[in-house]
Amino acid sequence: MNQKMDKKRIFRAALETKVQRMFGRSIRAASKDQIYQAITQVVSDLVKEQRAYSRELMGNYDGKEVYYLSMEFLMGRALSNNLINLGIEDVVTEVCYELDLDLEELKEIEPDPGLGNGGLGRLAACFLDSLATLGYKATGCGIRYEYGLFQQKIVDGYQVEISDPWLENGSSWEIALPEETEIVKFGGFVEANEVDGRLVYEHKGYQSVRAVPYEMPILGYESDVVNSLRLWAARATKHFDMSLFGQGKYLDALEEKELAEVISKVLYPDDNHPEGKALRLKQQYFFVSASVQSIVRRFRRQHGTDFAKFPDHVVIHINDTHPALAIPELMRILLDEDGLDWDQAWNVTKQTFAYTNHTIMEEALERWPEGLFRDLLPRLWDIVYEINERFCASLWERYPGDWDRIARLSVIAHHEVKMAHLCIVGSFSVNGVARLHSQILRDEVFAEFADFYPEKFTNVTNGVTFRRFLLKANRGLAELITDRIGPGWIKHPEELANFLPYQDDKGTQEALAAIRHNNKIALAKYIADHNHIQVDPSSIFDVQIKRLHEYKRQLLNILHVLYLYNRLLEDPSFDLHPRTFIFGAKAAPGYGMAKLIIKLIHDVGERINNDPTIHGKLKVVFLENYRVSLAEAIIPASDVSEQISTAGKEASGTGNMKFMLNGALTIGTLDGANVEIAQAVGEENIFIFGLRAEETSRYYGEQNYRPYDLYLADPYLKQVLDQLVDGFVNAQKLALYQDLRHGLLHGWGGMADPYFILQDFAAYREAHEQIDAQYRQPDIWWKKAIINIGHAGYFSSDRTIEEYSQRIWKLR
Ligand code: 26Q
Repeated sequence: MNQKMDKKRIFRAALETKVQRMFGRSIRAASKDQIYQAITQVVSDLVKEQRAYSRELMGNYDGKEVYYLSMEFLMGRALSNNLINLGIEDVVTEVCYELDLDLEELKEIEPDPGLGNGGLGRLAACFLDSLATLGYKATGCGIRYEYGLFQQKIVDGYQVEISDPWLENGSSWEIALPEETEIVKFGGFVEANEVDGRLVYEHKGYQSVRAVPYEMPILGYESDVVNSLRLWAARATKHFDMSLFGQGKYLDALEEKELAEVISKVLYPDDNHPEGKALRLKQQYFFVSASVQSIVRRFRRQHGTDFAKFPDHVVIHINDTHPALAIPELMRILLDEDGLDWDQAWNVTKQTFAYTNHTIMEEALERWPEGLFRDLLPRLWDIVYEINERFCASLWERYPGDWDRIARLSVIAHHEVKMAHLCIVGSFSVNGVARLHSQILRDEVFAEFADFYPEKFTNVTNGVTFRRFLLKANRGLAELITDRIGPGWIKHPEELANFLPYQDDKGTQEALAAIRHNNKIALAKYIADHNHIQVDPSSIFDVQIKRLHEYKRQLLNILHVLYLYNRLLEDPSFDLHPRTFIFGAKAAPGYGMAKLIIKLIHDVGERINNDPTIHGKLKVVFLENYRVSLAEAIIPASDVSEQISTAGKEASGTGNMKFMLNGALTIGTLDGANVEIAQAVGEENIFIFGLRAEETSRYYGEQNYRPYDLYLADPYLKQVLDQLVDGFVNAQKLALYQDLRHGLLHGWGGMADPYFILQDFAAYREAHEQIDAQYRQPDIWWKKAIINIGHAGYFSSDRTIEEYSQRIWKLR
């Protein structure tokens, strides 16, 4: 108690001093924004002290370190997380209270660093949290984008993109390390010279860019280990020279500077859809080259040049194929800078890398045109070429004469570099992110690789951090769980199973229902403020929040909403428990169909929300600018979690886990991690519907799927599809959804309705009827909610990280 009083006194004094020093004012005279800045500074000072302390402790650490390379880290806000991890949350809350400051309101001022698109980037962030919490030495390596993922505004139902200058007012969490700058070289040509009887390669005529690292300290929960997220910023090599002004070269210099710095300017906003642009390839090589150079530099400092030991100290993880160039880059450094011969270098390299695949969709697999690759990265091209020559030779030994197979497996084919193939050849481990996904990789997408390298293929099912998505996001529920089973679950997620015995306990059920209701009231207020729509907190909050993608089937959801509306119109006594359908989704700016579906959600919502005849039984809400902080507000207020991707398409999903952890019930297909969630909770505690993955792939194979027949056979389905174009959904623009409808019924040359929306419609409708029936029986509903929470332990990223650490990275 006394200790806490001391901490409060110290924090308060530090805050007062900080406000004075930063703004020359007392706390009472300072603005909210200034107070926020000052609190952030004080907390960031503490974080840095903790980091210094950790570095002291770890100073002589000689074990293995994992480097997690990712183009995306979707970190979300840091203030609250750091308060929790420093263990001073209640101290700061109380100090604020005494000073008449609203801490929750101040926290909202922090911009969300949106350095990622969706699942892949958020997974990287959850992994950093778990690595630090579990005490593993790890460094995240990525790009310090000046602009994160665009901010979404909705204008007249259409998505409009606004830039996201998250660094505009600086970031208090990062530490610039200009003395650790690396040089990255682009373009030019390679000269081979014979020196002392061996070939030495020299890269000439290149352009160089400086890579300057900025580190964000990553604290764990009740952990002494502080790790770093190392983000590289691109800077011109020459400080542009004012003295050139008179010589007319000033503008040239300025242009050169801009050209260099554009590399880390902006995150590509495409999720699960590779854009084959030169700038994207530059971004990839830029951060990968800087990261690998700095990793090798560190190794040399600690261990000299005994590179045979490199894999005992370094493991580099490749988050999807985006950082794949790290493989030939390590080869380049070992060959050209450290003078290893090919076999030595290759031995080190193939023991160093592990690769995770995050997508099954053929069109999402990265390939780069040979010409672009060669011009931009001439030395790496040579190395990739040689890697492939030797790989093809080894294939020939195993499959003599089987040219077709060798062509299919080749890293370079049809003048393209296949990045996934490079990753598989250059890594000792290849994994998918859910059991079904890994099985599809092994048996279908990469079956021939699995035949050649059976030992490389494995599965590690994704997970999410419980600190952010339960402890922080849903304080009420966290307290209820801790009250029943103690706080052990926060670090030992499997202890959530101790909550299962409360499934029939009336008190626990009612407490859970009350917590949910409060969270719904808070979300309803947010909706009233932002959307000017009144929603009823005792309606079922049915939520689909994720990137907008056809395979995720937001279209199925909104067509079903339209169906429910028709039922209410047709039969005023149609017995529907009031429902609020909530959507949040960004569409890639170039993805026309995704943007049209956003417009459709708005048009359907507009019609339903303004129809007094249905007495508010149905509401549709689209929450603008979906992002991590909004997810933290929505998930705890959700009754139903929509996880309805076409089976076989969603590698894992991680939102599904966050909802389950917060006691929402899932309506979903047997896709991605839903399969494992269903198995964990039992089929009576989840609403599974629709085609299975084997069935969708059979349909794709046989091409005998006829959605038009379904349309003719089901009057309800026919009605909603016709309403898209007869003025019911949008009376002003009859043509707007014409193409969308045509694609569902007839296709465009290819297959009609390739995501099986019509096929799954009836089953989806029935699953929703089950939800309606069961929600009306609170003892059943809340029991299921508790069962979901009790089985969520497996879906903690702590479990995921333990698997990577033991089975793949071989960390201590
Ligand atoms: C690639 C090249 C050029 C431009 C963009 C891209 C690009 C960017 C982002 C390609 C893919 C992504 C993101 C993929 C992604 O988020 N995948 C998701 O990963 C999650 C974590 O494993 C899974 O849970 C999801 O199922 C999967 O969709």
